[in-house]
Amino acid sequence: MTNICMDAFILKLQDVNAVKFGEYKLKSGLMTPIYIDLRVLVSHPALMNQVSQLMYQRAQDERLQFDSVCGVPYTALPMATIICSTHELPMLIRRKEAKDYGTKRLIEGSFKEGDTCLIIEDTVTSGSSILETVDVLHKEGLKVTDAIVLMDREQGAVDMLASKGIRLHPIISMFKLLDVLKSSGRIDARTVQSVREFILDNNTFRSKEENEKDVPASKKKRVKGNLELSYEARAKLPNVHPVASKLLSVMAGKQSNLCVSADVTSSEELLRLANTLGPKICLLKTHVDILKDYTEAFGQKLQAVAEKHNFLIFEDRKFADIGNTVKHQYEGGLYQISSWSHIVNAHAVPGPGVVSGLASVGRPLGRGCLLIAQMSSQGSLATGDYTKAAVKMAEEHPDFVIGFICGSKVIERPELIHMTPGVRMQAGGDVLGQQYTTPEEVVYNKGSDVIIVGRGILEASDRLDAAEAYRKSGWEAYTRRMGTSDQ
Ligand code: 5BU
Repeated sequence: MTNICMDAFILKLQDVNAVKFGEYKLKSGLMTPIYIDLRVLVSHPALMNQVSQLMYQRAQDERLQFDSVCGVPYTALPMATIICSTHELPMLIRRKEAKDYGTKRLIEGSFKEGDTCLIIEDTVTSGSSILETVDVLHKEGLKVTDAIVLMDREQGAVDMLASKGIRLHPIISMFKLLDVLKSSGRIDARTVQSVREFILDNNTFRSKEENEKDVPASKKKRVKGNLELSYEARAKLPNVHPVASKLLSVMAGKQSNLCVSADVTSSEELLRLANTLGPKICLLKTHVDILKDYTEAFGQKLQAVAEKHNFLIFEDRKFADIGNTVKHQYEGGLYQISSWSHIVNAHAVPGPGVVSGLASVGRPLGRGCLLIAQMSSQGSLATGDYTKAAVKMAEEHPDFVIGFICGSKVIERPELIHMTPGVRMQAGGDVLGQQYTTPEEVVYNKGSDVIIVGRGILEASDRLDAAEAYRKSGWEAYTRRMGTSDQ
């Protein structure tokens, strides 16, 4: 085991100018707001030793099997050299150009056909440099199954190499780097934001891969030039919150973007409802304070049903006080919401303290929070600049906020989930100001991810049939949006 502290290591990389912010040109010609230049490491032997230690440790952790090691020329050459020298492993050197005298070999070192070679690389953007080296190794009869890279810019290399049968193991990812530099006060939120946007908008693999698919591009909605990601793909994004990832996987697995709003007043009825509708839903929303017979056992019982039917629980508590108060409201009191609800929501009106207060309780428990960016009720004040401020607040708390309650998509960030209440098969409203939109409108036209349905299901003569109808309608709207339905 290495005892290198990753955060301190990242800060040291910035100290030696290996991470630069500004306007730089990448190999592809694209301008980037962040440049990783690991060539400088040769002048910092202690750091270079740590890099090699981390890489070797990763190979051990992943139990990689290989006969030799090859660094992608040139920056990774000394890294591979140190690994091989320290651990007495055979190394291969790839020549960039064949000599025009002697053996004319492109690979130096001893190997036999069928040997497996582990690739070492310093930074990846698209993964094309790794692939060039792999091609040369292949020509010589060598096999390559894995590559270790110090810094992954998270612009598609993992997926591109996976499509060629190569697993890429990054030591540091771009989003981790940004988090560490931001938390230590080295960069501000604006810089983080601009780099994040650049990275998300410039995925080198996604667009190419999607272009090759048979689906006509006209059937797909574009996200700033890139094609929209499926729930499944979003669940695997490197910067997705674990709760969002779990929910997106459940949605993809169960083909359901339906959240049932279980607005009933008896615990027994709520648990029965959860059991009956469980197979149809990805999420169950509660208002625990409308239960007339709440007992401490309720939370545990509901969690058991959620586990059995693989859905998450969302207590629609709408916290809206100062940080210190919401902390107590979330953790304590009669309901101890944090102990059983995976997701809660909050109004943005108190300012960021509400999120910090909730996060102090929820983060250690692995919980997530939705910010209310818009409401479904008539005359709601959550519009315009207020909505924008709520979105900004969410972006500033990626370690706890997983998305929004809103009427339509409020931001192009695939790691955040949009959920919409006020959904019914027939548009319209109730006498107290609720306004309804159809699942089709919400998911296909408004670009939201999850439909929240209460009375549309609760008032039906057969709740299970109604839930299935909503599930189907919400899912069909999603597949249509993705361009993967036959319609
Ligand atoms: P309905 O029966 O589908 O109208 O229930 C909608 C549920 O969603 C209900 O529990 C509301 O408290 C909740 N809700 C909403 O309707 N509109 C909002 O903007 C928010 C929550 Br936030």
